[in-house]
Amino acid sequence: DLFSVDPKSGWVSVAKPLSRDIAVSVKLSIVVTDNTAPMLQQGMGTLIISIIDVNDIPPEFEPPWTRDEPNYLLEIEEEQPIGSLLGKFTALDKDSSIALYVLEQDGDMFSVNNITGKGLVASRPAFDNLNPLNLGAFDSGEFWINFDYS
Ligand SMILES: [Ca+2]
Repeated sequence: DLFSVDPKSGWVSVAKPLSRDIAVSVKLSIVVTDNTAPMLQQGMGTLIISIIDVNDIPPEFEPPWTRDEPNYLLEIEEEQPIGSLLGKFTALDKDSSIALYVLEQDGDMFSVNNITGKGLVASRPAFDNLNPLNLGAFDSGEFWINFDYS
């Protein structure tokens, strides 16, 4: 009962919300009848509908990050050598892979591995005038975490 067909036009419509949890592929028998002919005239066919998976779950970072409180607090010492590893942040996605990590910052104090997200790294020796930093993990959607400093 996932689909309905208009008996006059033959248009097939979705009758219920589709989910691949219910069916991945649906096979329907189609019968068309010419009711103007004196003898019954019918044609038959098969309609196969494939339900394609939709990427509808955005990436999530590990706790203590949550959607409502998308924050990590980092405590770092100043005067870190360039290249120092300051933190590791990995996002998980239940229905797709992570395509890219992006760091949003004022200036160039930090860098991050765009593919793994791991390794928030110092790219300048001194951290002065720190502003909150945003790290985003992208699949086809997007999600961001914020960093605060102390
Ligand atoms: Ca996803």
